[in-house]
Amino acid sequence: MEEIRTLQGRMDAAGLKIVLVATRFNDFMVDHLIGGAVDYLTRHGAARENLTLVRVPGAFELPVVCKRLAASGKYNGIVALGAVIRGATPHFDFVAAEAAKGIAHVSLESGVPIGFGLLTTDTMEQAIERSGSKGGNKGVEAASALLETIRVLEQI
Ligand code: INI
Repeated sequence: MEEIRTLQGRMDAAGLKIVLVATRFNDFMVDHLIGGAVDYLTRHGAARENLTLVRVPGAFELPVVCKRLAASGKYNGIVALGAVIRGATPHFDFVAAEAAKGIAHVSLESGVPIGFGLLTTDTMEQAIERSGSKGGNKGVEAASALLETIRVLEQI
């Protein structure tokens, strides 16, 4: 393929201030998402003192808290973490859709990148699989996507 000028993010978190927003709901899985995200960011150069964790009740509360954090101007990026499990809630579709839409809206309106680490699964087992066992760790994925996005935005 012909070489063209390509912008891409360096996977280097040195000097970045990042806030993780995580639900208390389903904390059994969410604590593993937090662990994965913190581990990923520190292994890629983030200083522990530049990482902040904010706990919120449930996924529905993620957007409003992300909005305030984005407006504070204190952070280069946000990682939103949670788990909405269909089997456990009759209002799964509302909680999951509003959380996802809200987070996307906040990121676009504020210009602050947000890593989307909200598990939406049919069963508890699937949520466990995606929070650090055979299905990987959505917290790691969200932290990695955030880091790459912060660094590519710096170049544009
Ligand atoms: N919040 C979650 O983060 N995950 C869920 O699976 C869930 N269920 O099952 O309902 C959930 N509900 C709580 C919701 O996010 C709000 O906290 C609540 O409705 C109060 O506003």
